[in-house]
Amino acid sequence: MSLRWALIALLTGRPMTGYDISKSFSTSVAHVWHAPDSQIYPELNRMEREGLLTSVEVPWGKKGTKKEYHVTDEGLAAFRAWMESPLVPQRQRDPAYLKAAYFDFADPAAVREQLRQQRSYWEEHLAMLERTRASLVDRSHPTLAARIEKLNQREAELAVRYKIYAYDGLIARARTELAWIDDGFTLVDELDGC
Ligand code: VNL
Repeated sequence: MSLRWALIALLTGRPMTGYDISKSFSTSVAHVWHAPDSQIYPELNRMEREGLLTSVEVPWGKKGTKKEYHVTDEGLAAFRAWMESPLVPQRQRDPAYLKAAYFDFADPAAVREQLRQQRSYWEEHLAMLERTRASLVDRSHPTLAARIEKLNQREAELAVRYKIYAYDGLIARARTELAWIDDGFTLVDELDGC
């Protein structure tokens, strides 16, 4: 359900074709709301049918055309209403934690292997978040740069500062995951009698 708000959030920056949405989503909004293309395209169709988005045909390639999606006034109003509605906390749902609580059912070698995989995922993810944060700070991120083009100085400042705040939270979480994974290695060694 939140996917539609994530898509409107992105489209408030500038109107985009489905293809552009898919591309810029993955390097921006996906960091706070991950969704595969297989969910994005049908959701865009639904949102258009419901009047949250409208589309115009734009030239594409030599002869073709593509739909470019725009947020409607109704879509923007619904997004603002959602933004101001109470936040529903998401309950814990992460296989890494489910597994950790039951590592006694797995061979220590398998546990270590999974910890190694998690560590490399989080190391890469953290590096990507830090790079993205830097591109928000210097305003070189293309999605952000297009968004702030049509904003005044104060509006641009708000748009940038809140995004950096979100990334600061994501980066802190990634660091906590890495520290927890290190604790996992220490614990398996201790319990495995190394
Ligand atoms: C935007 C640009 C959002 C860059 C981002 O992450 C980002 C945006 C939430 O302008 O919507 O990394």
